[in-house]
Amino acid sequence: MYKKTAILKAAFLFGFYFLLFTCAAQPKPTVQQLAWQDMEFYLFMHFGPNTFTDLEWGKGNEKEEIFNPAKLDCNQWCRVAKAAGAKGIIITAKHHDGFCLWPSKLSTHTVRESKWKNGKGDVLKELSTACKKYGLKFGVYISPWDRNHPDYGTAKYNDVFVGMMKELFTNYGPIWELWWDGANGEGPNGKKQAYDWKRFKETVRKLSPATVVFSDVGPDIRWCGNENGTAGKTNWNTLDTDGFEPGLKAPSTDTLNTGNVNGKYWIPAECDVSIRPGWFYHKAEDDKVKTPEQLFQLYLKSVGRGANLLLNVPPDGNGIITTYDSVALTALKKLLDKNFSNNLFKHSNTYYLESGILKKAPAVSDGNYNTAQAMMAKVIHSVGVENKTDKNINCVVLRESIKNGQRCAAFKLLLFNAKNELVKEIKGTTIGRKRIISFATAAVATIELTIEDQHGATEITEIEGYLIDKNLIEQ
Ligand code: FUL
Repeated sequence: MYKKTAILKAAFLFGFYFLLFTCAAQPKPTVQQLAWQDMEFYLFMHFGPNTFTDLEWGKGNEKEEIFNPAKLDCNQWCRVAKAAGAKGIIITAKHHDGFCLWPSKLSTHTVRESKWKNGKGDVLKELSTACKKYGLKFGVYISPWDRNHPDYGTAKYNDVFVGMMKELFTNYGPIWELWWDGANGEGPNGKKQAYDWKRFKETVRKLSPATVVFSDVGPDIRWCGNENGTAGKTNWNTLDTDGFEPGLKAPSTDTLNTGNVNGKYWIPAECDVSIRPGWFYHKAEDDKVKTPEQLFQLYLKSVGRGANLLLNVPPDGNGIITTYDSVALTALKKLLDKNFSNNLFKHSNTYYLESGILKKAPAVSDGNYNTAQAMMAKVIHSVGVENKTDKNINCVVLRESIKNGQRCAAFKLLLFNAKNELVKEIKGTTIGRKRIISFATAAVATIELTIEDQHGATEITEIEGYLIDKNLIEQ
């Protein structure tokens, strides 16, 4: 263990100079990206004509009158989000069928043409207002693929799409996250569209520089490469996107899943997944809502791997979230609160080794991860938290400060009991904003973290130890 480890590896000193040199060029998050990462978990809501036709991909020729959510209540959506511990809601303002949940002047396929509220309704207005009331962030999904718009497939459609985004930012802001779907199918006239991504991006930056923009390849947030809510165990927040585009021209899904170790841009991963098999509401799936335990697993595999979790919870045809979903979500929050409430290493002593000398360090297990410790700014090899007596734990939570870039590339966790016997050794790669590692219960007095490979000096800001319900250990 570190107390007994006499010598730091020789490579370490060499590494020091190497790191000093490499650190300078590392990509870092913007203020908005850092704040986004602290959101951890928020809801996605797929809602539109598909909710009424039982489809996943509307054809674009659905009659507007079918959209009639008689009891729509966005306050209820927000209450469900709050009860789940989610920090925001992203709504499908326009899915591939082209139907606009707001009365866009650039389309004739909108809530205005529906029967709902005699054409006077506006889902985006109601939801953005409700989110403000409940202190939730408001985000918008807008699909460039449009199976209804007559201009789709012509250069004019890019003007339409830009114009629609202008309407969104002007009338419903602030929009915290904008979600671009990369799908690019045929429109009503059988043509495909050449999307002007560069212009789309410039438009958002001009209208709302604080908005974080998601697509397969960013510019601010990337897709995690799958729709089952799972980030890579190796998860770099950096990605090479030069020459790539959302959709078919995106990097391979495994690259999106892990990021690029020396990627040029800071583009962290978001894991989108649905609480049900489909993205839209289908009555037949009421009994297929994921259990709180399954949702907890998703949390471990997304937030616990340094990504964010975007969990889809689709409102039904009445415009409310069913109790099947809300009960599962409330129970998820209970599981998260209960299992992560008692950090058994909170009052532990923290030590680190520098140049072979053991030093007492400021706490890294004080629950205050914002306190980047001065000693962590140095290139350290090992840091440990030590209790006087054994504690039964089956979960360690690590945090690395990412505000100056992501550094840790390989680590080793050594768990010792109070007799200084090694009881477990766990190896890993990246840490990032949060890394949750769970394992069979062991009696542990010291958690020692050794950074084995790093791209700059890793700033560890948290080492925590928990005893979670054994059914919740990552599977
Ligand atoms: C995909 C879409 O095709 C699905 O319908 C859904 O919206 C999902 C989140 O993104 O690209």
